[in-house]
Amino acid sequence: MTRPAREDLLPATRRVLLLAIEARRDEPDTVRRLRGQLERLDEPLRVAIAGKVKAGKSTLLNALVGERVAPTDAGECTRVVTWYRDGLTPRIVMHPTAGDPVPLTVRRHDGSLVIDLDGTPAEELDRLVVDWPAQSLRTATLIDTPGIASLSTATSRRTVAFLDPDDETPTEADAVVYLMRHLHAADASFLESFRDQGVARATAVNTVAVISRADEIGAGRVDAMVSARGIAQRYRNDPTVRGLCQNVVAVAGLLAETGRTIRQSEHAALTELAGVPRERLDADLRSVDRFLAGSDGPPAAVRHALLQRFGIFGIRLSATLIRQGAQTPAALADELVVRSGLRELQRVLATQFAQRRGLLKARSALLAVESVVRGDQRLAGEVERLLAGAHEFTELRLLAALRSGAVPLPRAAAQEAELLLGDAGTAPGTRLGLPPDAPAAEQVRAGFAALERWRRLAVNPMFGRTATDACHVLVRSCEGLLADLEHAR
Ligand SMILES: Nc1nc2c(ncn2[C@@H]2O[C@H](COP(=O)(O)OP(=O)(O)O)[C@@H](O)[C@H]2O)c(=O)[nH]1
Ligand SMILES: [Mg+2]
Repeated sequence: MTRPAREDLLPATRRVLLLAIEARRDEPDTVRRLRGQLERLDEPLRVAIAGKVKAGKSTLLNALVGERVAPTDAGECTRVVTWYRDGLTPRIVMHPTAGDPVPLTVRRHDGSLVIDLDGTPAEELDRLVVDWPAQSLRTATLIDTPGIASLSTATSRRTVAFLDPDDETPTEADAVVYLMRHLHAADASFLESFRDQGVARATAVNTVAVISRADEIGAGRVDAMVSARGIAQRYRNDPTVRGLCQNVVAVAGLLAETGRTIRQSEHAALTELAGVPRERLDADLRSVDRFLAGSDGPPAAVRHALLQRFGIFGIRLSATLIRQGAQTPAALADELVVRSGLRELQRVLATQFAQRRGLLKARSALLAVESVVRGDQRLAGEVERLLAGAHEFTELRLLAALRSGAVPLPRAAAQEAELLLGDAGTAPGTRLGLPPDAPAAEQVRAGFAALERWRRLAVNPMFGRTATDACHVLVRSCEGLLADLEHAR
C-alpha cells in the first residue's frame, strides 16, 4: 500500500526553500524573502479578513478574538493593513513603507484598543502589527484589511495588492475570510482574482465566504438570521460560488462581538427595556429614530449606546431572551453568540483552515519559490515534483474541480468524493462520513469499503478519462486514510 506523503509535505517544502536560498545566495533581497518564508512555515496560519468597506470586517475580527482590538470607526488606522498576532504582552508596532518600525503607545478607551498613528498618514505605512495575548490568535494570526470599495481608490488598491499581489511578491495571507453583504459582481471578480494564483491553481480551498451583518437582512426582522442562513445555503449550492470558496456562512458580527464583550450595565439596561410592555417596545423598535425617542425605560444616551453595540435586531432579540429567562449577562452573552452564527464560522475555520495548516503553509511557500525559480530548471523541477508528488495537492485540485462541477461523476459518488477529499474536515472519520465518536474498527471497516467502491468505479467502462482519473485519486486517498488509521493504532 503506498503511503501518501501526508506529514512529509512541510519538511519537503523546507528542503525546497533551502535549495532556492542556496541557488540565489548572491541575491540578498531574494534570500531575505525566502528566509522569511522559511520562518513563516513555523508560524500560525495567516488568515486575512477581506471585503468591501463597512462589510463588518473589523467587528468580525473582534468577535473572533473575543476583545475589541480592531477599531471599527472610520479613523486613519482603519485604512492600514493590520496584523493581530498572539503575544505575551500587548504591543503595537507601525511599519512604514520606508524606514524603521515605530512602536506606538498601547491605550484602551471604553473597552476598545486605541490605535493612534501619531499623525502618520496611512499612505506612508506598510502595515501595523498588534501583539495581543489571546487564545484564538494562537492558531491563526488575523489580518484586518482596508475595504475594497471600488478597485480604483488608493485604499482598495492596497488591499488588493496585499491579497492578490503580482508574481513578484507572493501572497502574504495563507487563507482568506471574505465578507459580503450580498454576492455582488465585484465580490465575485475579486474572489476569482484571488483564486487564480500559481501553485494549486484554481482552488478555492483557502477562501471561506461570510454573509456579514446578517442581522440586517430583511430590515432586522426577528427571523433575519433564519433568512440569512437560507441565503448562505443557496450560495453554498450555487456552482459559481462553490468554485470560488470552500464554504459560505452567515454571521452577525456585531451580535457576536457584543456577546463576547458584554457588560453588566448593558444587561441591566436591556432588562429595563424588556420590562416595557411588549407592544410598545416592538413599535419603538420599528426604526432607529423611534427607538431613540422612546420614553419608557432607559434614557436616550443609553439607548444610543445600546444601538451602537447591539443594533436594532440585537436589542429586540436581547429583550426577548431576557423575557425568556436570560437573567445574567453570561446567559444572554451565550445566546447572542450562538445566534450570531459565530460558532459555525469558527467550526468552518477549524476544519477548512486549521486542519489544513501544513498544506496551506506549503502552498504559500511554494508560491514564493515559484516566483523566483524562473529560468532555473533544477529548482523548477523540485517545485514541480513536490506539487505532483504530494497527494494533498492532488486532492486539493480534484476537490476544486469537483466543486466547480468539472468532473462528470454520478451525484452520490461526487458527494462522497468531496467528503473523502476533506471537504468537511480532514480527520479520517470525517472523510468517511462517520460520527465524530465512531470507534476505530468501524472507521477501518468503512475505509476498506470505500477503497473497494472506488477501485470498482475506477474500472467502470462507462466513465470517461476525467472521471476515471478522479477515481484513481480517491483510491489513493482511501489508501492514505487507512494508513493513517493503521498508524494511529
Ligand atoms: N447591524 C450590524 N451592524 C454591524 C455588523 N457588523 C458591523 N456592523 C456595523 O457596521 C459598521 C462598519 O463595521 P466595521 O467592522 O468597521 O466594518 P469594516 O469597514 O468592514 O471593518 C459599524 O458601524 C459596525 O457597528 C453586524 O453584524 N450587524
Ligand atoms: Mg475595518
